[in-house]
Amino acid sequence: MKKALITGITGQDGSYLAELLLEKGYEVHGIKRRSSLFNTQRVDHIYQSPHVEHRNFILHYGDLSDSSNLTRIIQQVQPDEVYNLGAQSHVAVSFESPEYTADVDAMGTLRLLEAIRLLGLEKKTRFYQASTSELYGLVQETPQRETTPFYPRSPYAVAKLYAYWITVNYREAYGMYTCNGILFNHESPRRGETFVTRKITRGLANIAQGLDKCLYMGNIDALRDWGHAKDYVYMQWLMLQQEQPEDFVIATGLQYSVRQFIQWTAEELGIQLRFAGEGVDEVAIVESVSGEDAPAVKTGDILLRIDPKYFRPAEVETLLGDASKAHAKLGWKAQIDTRTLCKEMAHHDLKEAKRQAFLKQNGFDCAMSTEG
Ligand code: NDP
Ligand code: GDR
Repeated sequence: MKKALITGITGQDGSYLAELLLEKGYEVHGIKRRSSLFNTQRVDHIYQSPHVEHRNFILHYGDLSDSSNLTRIIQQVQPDEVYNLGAQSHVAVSFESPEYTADVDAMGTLRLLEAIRLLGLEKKTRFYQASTSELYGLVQETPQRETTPFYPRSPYAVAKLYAYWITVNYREAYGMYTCNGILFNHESPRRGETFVTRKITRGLANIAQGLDKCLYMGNIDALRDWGHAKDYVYMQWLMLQQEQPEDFVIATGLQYSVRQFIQWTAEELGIQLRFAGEGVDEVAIVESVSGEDAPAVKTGDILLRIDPKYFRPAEVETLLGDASKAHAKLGWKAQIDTRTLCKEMAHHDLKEAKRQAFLKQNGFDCAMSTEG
C-alpha cells in the first residue's frame, strides 16, 4: 500500500486529493493546523476515528512554519509521495501578511524538501509542489505555458516563485523526484468563501433568499482561466506517476471576466442583471426575475456595488493557460468547463441559502459573514 502525505489536507484541493488517493488504495496522511475551532469540515466525511483498526486516513497536527514538526511527521510516515498543498493561499491577504506568507509558502516548501533529503528519503519520496499561474502575474506572453517568463505581482506570488525554483533545484541538485504543477485558478463548491467565484455564488444566493442585500466587489474586469478542482487534483496525482519528474501547466485554455461569472451566477438564480456606470460607480441592477429561487429580489434592485477596499495594490489583470504539454504527455484535459462549474457552485450555495432562510424564518439565528 502506497503512503501519501498531504499538507493543506483541510483545504479545497487537499480534500479532493485525499478522496482520490483513498479511492486508489493509498494510506493517506494529512497535516492539519491546530485551531481554536474545528477546521476539518472538508474532510469530515472521510475522517476515521483513531480508535478504529487499520486506518487508512490519518491526520497529524503540524504547521509548515515548524521544521522539527515536519521532519518528525515525515520520519514517522515514510511517505512514497508528498503533496505540498498547504499555503497562505489568498493573494490579497498576502499584501497584509507578507512575511508570514513568505515563511509558509516559500520556506515551508524548503523545510519539506530538506526533511525528505536529511532523512535519506530522496530516492523514495516523490514531491509535488502546488505552483500557480500567479507566477506569470504581469503576463509576458499569452497564453501562458511552461516556458513563459514569470513576473510575480504579490507577496504570495513572490513566495511561490521561491517554492517553484527550490523544487526545480532539489530535482537538479539531488536527483529527487520533484514536480511543479503550475495550476490556473480552480474552484468548486468547497472553494474558500473569500475567493471571487465562491464569494459571488454564495453572495448572490444569500441575496436571492433575503439573507443579505448587496454584494461588494473589487476589480470585476479581471480575466481568469477557471477550472474545476476535481479535474485538477487528478492531474496532481498523475504528475507523480511518470517515469521522469517534470513541470506542467494545468488550465482549461479559456478565460472569462469576473463580471461574466457574476452574470452566469445570477442567471442560475433566475435573475437578469444589467451593469451600469463606470469604475468605482459601476453597479449591477436587476432587469427581471423569473422562477422561484430569488423571492427576495425585485426589478430595479441594486445587487452589486464596487468597493475599492477589494482592489489589490498590484493586480493580475489577465491569465490564460495553455495545457497542451499535459495533454500531449499525460493525456490530461479539463473535463468540466467554467459555465458548468459556475452552475454547480451556484446551486450548491442556493441550497445552503434556502436552508439558512428557512431557519431564520422559523426563529433561529444565522450569522452569515460576507466579508472577503
Ligand atoms: P486553500 O486555501 O483552500 O487551502 C490551503 C490549505 O493550507 C488549508 O488546509 C490550510 O489550513 C493550509 N495551511 C495554511 N497555512 C498553513 C500552515 N502555516 N501550515 C500548514 N498548513 C497551512 O487552498 P487550495 O486548496 O485552493 O489550494 C491548494 C494549494 O494550491 C495552495 O498552495 C495554493 O496556493 C495552490 N494553488 C491554488 C490554486 C487554486 O485556484 N485553488 C491555483 C494554483 C495554486 P486551514 O484549513 O487550517 O486554513
Ligand atoms: P486569485 O483568486 O487572486 O486569482 O488567486 P481570487 O478569486 O481571490 O481573485 C480572482 C480575481 O478576482 C478579482 N476580484 C476579487 N477577488 C476577491 N477575492 N474578492 C473580491 O471581492 C474581488 N473582486 C474582484 C481579484 O482582484 C482577482 O483579479 C487564486 C488563489 O487560489 C491562489 O492561491 C492561486 O494561486 C491563484 O488563484 C491561481
